[in-house]
Amino acid sequence: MTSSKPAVRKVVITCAVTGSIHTPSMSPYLPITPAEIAEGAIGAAEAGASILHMHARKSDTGQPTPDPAVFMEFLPRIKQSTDAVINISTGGGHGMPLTERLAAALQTRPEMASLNMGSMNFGLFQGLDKPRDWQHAWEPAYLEMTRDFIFRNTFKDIEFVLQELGEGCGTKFEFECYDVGHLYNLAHFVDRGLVKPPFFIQTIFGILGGIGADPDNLVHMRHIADKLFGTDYQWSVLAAGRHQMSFTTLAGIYGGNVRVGLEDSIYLGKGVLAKTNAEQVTKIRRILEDLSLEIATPAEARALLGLKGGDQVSF
Ligand code: KMH
Ligand code: ZN
Repeated sequence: MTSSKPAVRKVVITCAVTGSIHTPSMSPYLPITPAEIAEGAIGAAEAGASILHMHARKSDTGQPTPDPAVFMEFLPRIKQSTDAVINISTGGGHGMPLTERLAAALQTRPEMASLNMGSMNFGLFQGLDKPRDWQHAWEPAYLEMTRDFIFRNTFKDIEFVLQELGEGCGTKFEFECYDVGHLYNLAHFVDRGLVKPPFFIQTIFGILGGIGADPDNLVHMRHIADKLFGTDYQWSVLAAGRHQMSFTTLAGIYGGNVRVGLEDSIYLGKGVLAKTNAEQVTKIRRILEDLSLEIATPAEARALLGLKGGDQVSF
């Protein structure tokens, strides 16, 4: 009788360094300038993140910007200092048209980019409930605007990104699925042959407009993804705000990968702001290792996700 031990599963930690959901007045630790974004990303990679999910901001106001020139102020620095996979957001910031959202990724041809799998409400206006001294006028206006905002990702938009960035640049995607329907949207593109395995599915919990942060929903999303995609995908989990650590812990337990970072939560624990992205990576890494799980290196993440390699990008 032969006994073969299954290969050890490695957990991929993604860190989303600054995003476009939080604003500078919410935390003095949110990376804003290219130097701060680079430092945050490099620290996260040193702490164990093998994928870095990147947005850019204007240095003077902290406003999200799609400007490729701003991305180019930090991408080469990160690449020089780490071996981590760089993943560029195509979600951008609320209100940016798709052409702007895509500009940095099309210019830099990264190994990975995010791809949001459906149009949806994306409410950030609850951020106005807490009284704050706003440093910049754009911040409350940005949050308020989301009461009447649709985050547009139509079938045509998604197909365009798959063709231009996927086919055109050899970029693979972090498929951002905020609800069960987004998994079926992805299945539609898989059926049409526009998406090839292995694919990386980021299931997202707790965005106002997406599926709620209830553990039953995490199990359900996993179950439906298994039915739709079998062994063709790698599953990852992120949850917004206070649900970040509990949901990523659950993901580890249920066989998934995790995403942390100040894009998703500005906290390290109850009432404690995270001072760096690395603190959140270190925390989830410790939890996962305490559960006897192993963390993937960038090389292992590249192999798991079938990426083209860090030497095939244009930055
Ligand atoms: N900025 C958001 C509207 C992504 O990076 O692709 C959503 C987002 C997702 O950040
Ligand atoms: Zn993002």
